[in-house]
Amino acid sequence: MATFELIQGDITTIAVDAIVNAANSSLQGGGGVDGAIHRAAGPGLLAECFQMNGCPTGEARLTGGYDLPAKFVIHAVGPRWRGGNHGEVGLLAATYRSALALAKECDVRSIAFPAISCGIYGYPVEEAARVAVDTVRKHAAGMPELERGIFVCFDEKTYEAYDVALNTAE
Ligand code: AR6
Repeated sequence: MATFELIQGDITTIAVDAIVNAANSSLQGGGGVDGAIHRAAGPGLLAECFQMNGCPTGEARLTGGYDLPAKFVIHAVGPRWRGGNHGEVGLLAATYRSALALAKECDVRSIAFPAISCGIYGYPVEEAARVAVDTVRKHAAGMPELERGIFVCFDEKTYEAYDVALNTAE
């Protein structure tokens, strides 16, 4: 049974088997955590991403970690927030499930997640935190090899929202 931790910091510095990237469907890099991961991983990561044919919203793709302390990067494409009536909850949950399905295939024992969709994509942080925590907890229950899940929040507001979600979810 995995334990879950919450930290405030930079996901690119975390030594785990896999870190998750909040990517866009081109998989060709971008701003936010995506930009930070590509900068820290070095050009090999972008070269590997160039070989892929993008990734639809709600899905994920696996690459190596290159110069990162993490062995793998799982590039997961969350939804843009469009008011809440465009399937955002289902798509965000699917994004976390897709990331965990890849982690399971690679026997990942430790994984770190950023707050997918909570930056440039504009998802309200409290709601996104609830979806993230509930989905990851439920899915991780079927992953006996997973020992450690870390939610990495960049700023105080996001950290507080995850703290509430982790302490109130079932
Ligand atoms: N470590 C951990 N979290 C971070 C870091 C970091 N180094 N940097 C930012 N965050 P965002 P999205 C937080 O915008 O909303 C990109 O251009 C950030 O504060 O990175 O899913 C992609 O290419 C926020 O809480 O991702 C896409 O085009 C969270 O990570 C688009 O942005 C997610 O913010 C995806 O937007």
